[in-house]
Amino acid sequence: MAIWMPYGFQIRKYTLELLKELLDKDNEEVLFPMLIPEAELAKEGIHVKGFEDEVYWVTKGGQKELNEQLALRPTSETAIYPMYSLWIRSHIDLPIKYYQIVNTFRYETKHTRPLIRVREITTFKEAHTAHATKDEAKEQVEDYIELYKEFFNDLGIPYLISERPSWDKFPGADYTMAFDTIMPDGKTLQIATIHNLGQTFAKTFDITFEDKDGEHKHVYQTCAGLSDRVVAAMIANHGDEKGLRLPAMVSPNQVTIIPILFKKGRKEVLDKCEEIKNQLEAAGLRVNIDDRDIRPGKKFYDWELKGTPVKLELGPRDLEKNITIAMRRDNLEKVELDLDDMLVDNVLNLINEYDEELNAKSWNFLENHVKLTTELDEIPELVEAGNVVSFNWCGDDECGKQIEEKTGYDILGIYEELDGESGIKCIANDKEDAKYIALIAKTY
Ligand code: PR8
Repeated sequence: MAIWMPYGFQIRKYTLELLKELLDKDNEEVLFPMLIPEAELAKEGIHVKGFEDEVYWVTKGGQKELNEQLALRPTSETAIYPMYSLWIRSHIDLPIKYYQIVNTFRYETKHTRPLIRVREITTFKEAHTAHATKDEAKEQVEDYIELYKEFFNDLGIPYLISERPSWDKFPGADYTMAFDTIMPDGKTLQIATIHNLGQTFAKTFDITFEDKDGEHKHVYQTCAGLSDRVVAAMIANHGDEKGLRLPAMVSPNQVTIIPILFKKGRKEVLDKCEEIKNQLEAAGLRVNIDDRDIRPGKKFYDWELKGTPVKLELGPRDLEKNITIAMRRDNLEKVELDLDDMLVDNVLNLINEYDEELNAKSWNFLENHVKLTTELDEIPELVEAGNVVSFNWCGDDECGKQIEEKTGYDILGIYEELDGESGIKCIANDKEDAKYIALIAKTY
């Protein structure tokens, strides 16, 4: 279980603001209880089976044993859907699209890692929808895919979207769509998932509605979620050996002004820094002045470590020349900017170029690390060299499991559907026609 300290907390805050802005266009925010009675959690058999080893239980209230133990939510389907069953009566109540941002608890048995696999998921963003028809639920899955794409694009986090194999889908889902990113070591990290729940939970929790034709029907549902892992993906994708390189949108400071102070001209320099700060803030930027009484070199080092997109340096000699020295965090190149000529525009341009460069670099990395092969034997070598491998697959479960066993890696899922007439054979048996291009990788 982890702690968010102030600087990280701000990164988390701006990341959340970005996601909420996207969700709020078509979803409504709610808040459900953290404790789930055992009877509710246990109602949906497949779901509870999937989570049985991961649930923390509250068994006592003070000194007293509870009559019914309470689960700390590992996810909130079984907290939310009993209420959907009460609230949904007619087709006019549909669709429902709610989301909440809460902490969830999973007693992870796999090796835990900060931000990536935690037992208290401190920032779980979970959306839960209910629809009148199967098609609408399918469309909702597509809508969430588009929404997450926009979110990750804004953060410059590259992704591969695939349909998880049946043995790796969310417990209780018809199918699961997942976003994976590639970390610098070549292992993939699942950064978001969208599940089409079909009518499984609707039947278990008796979520029905009276349709236009007067018939009572079960709803169709979806849920989608992501976690603190997004921040891990951002740090890993963009950072370099000098520290963080934060996308401007979520950087606590988008511009850091570093005054170079001597006894002489100190006040003038500080006043000018303040003036620049006000100008930039008026353009909507988050700006700080580092006027700590330490060496400027130490300040540069600190803000490189913390990943502020653009630094401005201003000393008495710059002031005389009416310039400031700007430096982008990604390429660390210095440029002189005139203090009176389009300063704000020039700084905004630098930030845009910086963001675009981060984005392009990350996508480039991902695209260079997806390698296609037609030989099963080639997979280990490619994966060990830090790649995700794409291959032709017939789609058969048994065959897929064999591929995992033979190679020792995880099939991420189906990446693309092939034309039935393609004549391409499955990588595992070389007999069946391949129906899909699938992905396999080492995973976090
Ligand atoms: C659902 N129900 O729960 P999901 N630490 C950090 N991040 C995690 C962890 C962990 N221990 N476990 C999962 N995640 C559905 C959808 C409501 C919302 C992240 O789905 O179990 C992963 O990025 O697939 C995962 O994709 C996401 O939470 C959603 O979890």
